[in-house]
Amino acid sequence: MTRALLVIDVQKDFCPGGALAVEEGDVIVPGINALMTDFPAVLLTQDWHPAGHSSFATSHEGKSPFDLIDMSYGPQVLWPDHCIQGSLGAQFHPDLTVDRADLILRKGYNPDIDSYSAFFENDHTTPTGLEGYLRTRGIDDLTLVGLATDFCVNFSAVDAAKLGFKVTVRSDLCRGIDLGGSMQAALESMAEAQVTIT
Ligand code: VGL
Ligand code: ZN
Repeated sequence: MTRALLVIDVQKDFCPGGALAVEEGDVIVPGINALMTDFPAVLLTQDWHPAGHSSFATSHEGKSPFDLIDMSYGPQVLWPDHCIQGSLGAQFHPDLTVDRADLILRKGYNPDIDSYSAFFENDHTTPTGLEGYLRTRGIDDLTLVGLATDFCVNFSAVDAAKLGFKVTVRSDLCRGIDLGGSMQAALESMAEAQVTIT
């Protein structure tokens, strides 16, 4: 089996002081850097939205961050503006060992659809291309770390498992947002998808 470490969205906007800060989002960085040395392949994802993205509350009159709306592809949480293409907040945490990465996969660039998962946009059908990249490299075993446990890590892990990859989530190297029980729901959906959570 060829293994890869998939590091999800360890970006300034998801760390304390950022636009969509995850509590303790920064404390996992040294552990992730150390874990990279155990893997033959390291891949990073980067949340990468155009200004005015449809997942931003500011794009919907009368709506506030963390409101839930119905989009054509299903329910969508509205977020504070974050990870805008080219902005400081979209940059990786300054201590993350970015140089170790073979691939940086950007997602969320479609103005009309959010993309929590590294594999599919939130319509669950538009692919990002990551599956093909992994298969053509012979990678079949993924370990996921990063932010946020209950959104991008969860959706990426579940999609990877559904696609037939062997998936482990290192929960000690993830941190979550926990909106209305989303943390518990995420742990349950990952377990149901046969994701190993350690
Ligand atoms: C994420 C909300 C919005 C994440 C990204 O990385 O989990 N969450 N965009
Ligand atoms: Zn986002």
